[in-house]
Amino acid sequence: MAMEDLAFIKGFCRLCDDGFKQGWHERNGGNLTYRMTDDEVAEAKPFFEEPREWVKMGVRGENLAGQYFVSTGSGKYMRNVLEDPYANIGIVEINETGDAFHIVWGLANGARPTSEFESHYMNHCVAAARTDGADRVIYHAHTPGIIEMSFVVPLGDRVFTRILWQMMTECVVVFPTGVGVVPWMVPGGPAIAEASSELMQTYDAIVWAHHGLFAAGPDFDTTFGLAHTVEKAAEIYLAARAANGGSDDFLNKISDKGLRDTCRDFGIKINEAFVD
Ligand code: 2HA
Ligand code: ZN
Repeated sequence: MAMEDLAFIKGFCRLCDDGFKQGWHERNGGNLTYRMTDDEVAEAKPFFEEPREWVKMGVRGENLAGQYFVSTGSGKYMRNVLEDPYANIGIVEINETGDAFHIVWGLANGARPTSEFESHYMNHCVAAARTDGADRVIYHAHTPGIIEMSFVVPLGDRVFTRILWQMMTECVVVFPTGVGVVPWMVPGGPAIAEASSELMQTYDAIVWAHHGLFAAGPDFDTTFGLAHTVEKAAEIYLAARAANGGSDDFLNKISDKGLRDTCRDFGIKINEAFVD
């Protein structure tokens, strides 16, 4: 038995590989973090190493102080994670005040957690608080359809959400609160962390204009499935628009009544602000 044999590490690595195979992770693009359960911490502890130095974060989140996270490494390639987890991902412990971390496993040869770790941590804090602790995964991917959409669609939550809901019947079931949209910002900094965590109070999926998608969820399947669904809807929109001579004034579409009826039959609460 080794760290790499534990189910949550396998699930983490599989998601990285799935995302790479989708074409969402050129070079070192994208990142993933996962908040471990107490049971997972207990089974992983025998493999922990001498902790490295504490690293202060620019953010503080007290509700997840003392928790453990798996994180992809800064500058590491999603393409390589499955082949060599120890070099490309690691486990960090958050300190008791929720404003620093240290590495307890992996990230070999002095590697660091993802450059977006502060964004991830802040958003974990918000998502966990909103879902009573259910949310454990934050995933960032360079999804081309969503990036393309951000060039041709106004950068607003309502307009993006409505387009995506209308592209595929089950979208409204997968993300009934919709998607948030962050305008273009410098990656890896406190501003994008702040803007995303603001939207994370409401949405599970956030569009980073000209950059990609930022998604939260309770487990790897749900979170990857959310990103996959949002991205597929974006690709359908772009293809339908191209097939329609560049216009999104489509001959046929799903009505607002259709969106409402779907949610009613699935027993889901739609975001009322986004339907007429
Ligand atoms: O390269 O995707 O947003 C990692 C990133 C930063
Ligand atoms: Zn990125």
